Amino acid sequence: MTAPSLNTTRSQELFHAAQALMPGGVSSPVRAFKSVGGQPIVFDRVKGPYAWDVDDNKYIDYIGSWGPAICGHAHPEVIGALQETIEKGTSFGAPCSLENTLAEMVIDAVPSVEMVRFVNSGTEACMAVLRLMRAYTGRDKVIKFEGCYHGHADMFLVKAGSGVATLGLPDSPGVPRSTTANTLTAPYNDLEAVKQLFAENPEAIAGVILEPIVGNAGFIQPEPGFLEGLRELTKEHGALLVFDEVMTGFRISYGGAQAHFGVTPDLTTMGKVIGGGLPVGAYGGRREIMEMVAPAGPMYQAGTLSGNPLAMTAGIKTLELLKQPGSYEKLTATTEKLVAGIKEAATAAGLPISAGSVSAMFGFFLCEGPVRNFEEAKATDAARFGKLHRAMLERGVYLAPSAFEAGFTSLAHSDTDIESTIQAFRESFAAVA
Ligand code: KE4
Repeated sequence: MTAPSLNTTRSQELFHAAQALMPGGVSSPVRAFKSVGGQPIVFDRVKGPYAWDVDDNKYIDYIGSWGPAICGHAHPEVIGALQETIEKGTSFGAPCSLENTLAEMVIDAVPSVEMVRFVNSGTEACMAVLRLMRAYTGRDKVIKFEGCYHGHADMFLVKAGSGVATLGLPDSPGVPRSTTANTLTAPYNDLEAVKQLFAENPEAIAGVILEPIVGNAGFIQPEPGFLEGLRELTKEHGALLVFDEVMTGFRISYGGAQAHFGVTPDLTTMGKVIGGGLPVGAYGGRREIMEMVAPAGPMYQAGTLSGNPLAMTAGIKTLELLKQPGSYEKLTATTEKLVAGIKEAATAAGLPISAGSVSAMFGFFLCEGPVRNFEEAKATDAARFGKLHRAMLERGVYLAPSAFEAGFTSLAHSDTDIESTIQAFRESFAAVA
């Protein structure tokens, strides 16, 4: 079945104008569709599992603003709570009770978190947690994994995932060697490589930071024993274990990936879901470590809009909705049905596929698989993925515009939405086979 041609006249006009105003015409690189070709779709509005572009085309959205929209876009209870809060102002720059409320919810939910600091993005959270790792241990080196993305702070732009991988950037100009000299990397799922780094850098490694489930090199799950092995190795070497749960936090379970896998890190970064679509980030962990953060301790970190009442309100309401009984069972059932359909559709078209999901996070690679690390992810057929992305867009399904991202479902995606999506995959895989 050939796809109806998509009228994107207004999107093209707006994107053309945007390119003269903002680098690449976007506020974040992955949105530019560079790796999938074609022009980005300019959104007009979102609601539940749907997005409409400025030409009034409707899409079933599997990005959900890259994670925050886990209860569905513009959830009426989130909007209602924001309308109430906004009457009292948008930003105080002073303590407010809403920070206490969200902090209590995060501490109550996330096993590693005894104390938390709010910031304004996942990047800020990861920057601060790196400084804290170094402040607490007095050591400078840190281990990250190839393909993991921890925001765009200098010291993390080494073999990073997400937009860095999408654009094939060899790391980034403007990052001095001196900054990344202390960033050591290892292949994901490779405990031996981490052991080797500890052996080569005795007493010098502050800690290990990773995505407990990778969503920035495509979707890559930890192999059994990997997370547990890192927990033991870091303890053995007096180093800290840090889970970057900016993407997995409150998505994999109410306690995040750490609760799902039963491995408790020393520190955790969060973002996305805990802001319910408003700018937010957070880092938290053991009290004795967090009490090093100013003004309780000497490690400095600050932010004008940190803990602002609007982000706190959207976060509180989002977590309240997620905490309701059955939420994660529903998210898991929806996502597993989708992934089963994707696999069946690809196989029917004679295409190799490696697909998986955990709760409301999923992904697939157009290759035999399994994909255990970034090198293997890069072997996937990214060119064919670009054609697939376009074919799905023409059939009203909005997937991440990169083979190096994950997919996100929400409580708002219905069985009908999933069935329509699977049908679109059937037609699109046939079209690109
Ligand atoms: P932000 O600074 O974008 O809020 O968070 C950075 C970050 C940190 N850690 C993890 C695990 C993340 O996934 C992210 C951001 N994720 C990307 C999507 N892969 C955000 C999308 C974008 O860059 O536009």
